[in-house]
Amino acid sequence: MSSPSLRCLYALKISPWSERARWVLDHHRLAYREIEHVPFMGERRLRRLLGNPEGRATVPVLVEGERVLTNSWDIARYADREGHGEKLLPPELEQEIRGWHERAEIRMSAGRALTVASMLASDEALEESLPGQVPRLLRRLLRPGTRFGMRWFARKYQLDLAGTAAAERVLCEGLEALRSALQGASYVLGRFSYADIIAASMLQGVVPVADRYLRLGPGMRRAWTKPALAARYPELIAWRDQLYERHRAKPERARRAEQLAAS
Ligand SMILES: N[C@@H](CCC(=O)N[C@@H](CS)C(=O)NCC(=O)O)C(=O)O
Repeated sequence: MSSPSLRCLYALKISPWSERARWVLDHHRLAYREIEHVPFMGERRLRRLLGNPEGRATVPVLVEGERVLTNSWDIARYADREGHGEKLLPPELEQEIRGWHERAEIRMSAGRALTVASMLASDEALEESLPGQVPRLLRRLLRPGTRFGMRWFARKYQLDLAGTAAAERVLCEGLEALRSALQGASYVLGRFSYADIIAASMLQGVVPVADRYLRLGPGMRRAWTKPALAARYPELIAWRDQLYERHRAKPERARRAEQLAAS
């Protein structure tokens, strides 16, 4: 195995796709350095990193030496191969989990339109969306540029910001499917697997997970919350919160565990 210190995860802090990648790496106690990707401003760097592909460039991206993994699914498979934790993609479930991944892609893309529309309507959320090191006063001054960047992001993903009712229907299909799969059970497929991580990531766009797992400003939290959906699927949010309690090792703890294992 190559040195863990060489692993770099390019990630968008608040993105549920990036959270999936962090989760699988932490679960498997694989150390990594996280490099923050900022949409619009970071586009050129990201495209260069990916060798200027024809299509859309997205994060998470995991780089380890010469290896560049360009989506959350490949990162999950990599972590399962290289890691030390219980398998998240056991061979007998992999095909079924892949189905969850593909359907979640459609539903979460619909959810993205709802969240971006809410963010564009909130000065507070726009200001909070800038990287942590940007001073408060500057955030306000930069607001028009941030709004421009958010519109650019909506075009990049071809989001229909006016058709939010249709987007909500698509997201609801995913929530109904999860409800049917769980029916009071702890796990989507009978044991903890990557299907649970995918499902939990879909719920980020309904009610974001607690701040101790992923810190969000109040404006961002409001923009990411869909009160009507939260009221319709409270048991899914409670399920997700429990899943985090049980299975989301604190990254610091996981990193320390790997350092100890290596020493
Ligand atoms: N299929 C990809 C989708 C990843 C994705 O959609 N990433 C978005 C999350 S919002 C992204 O990179 N956004 C940042 C950008 O486009 O600059 C995966 O599973 O990794």
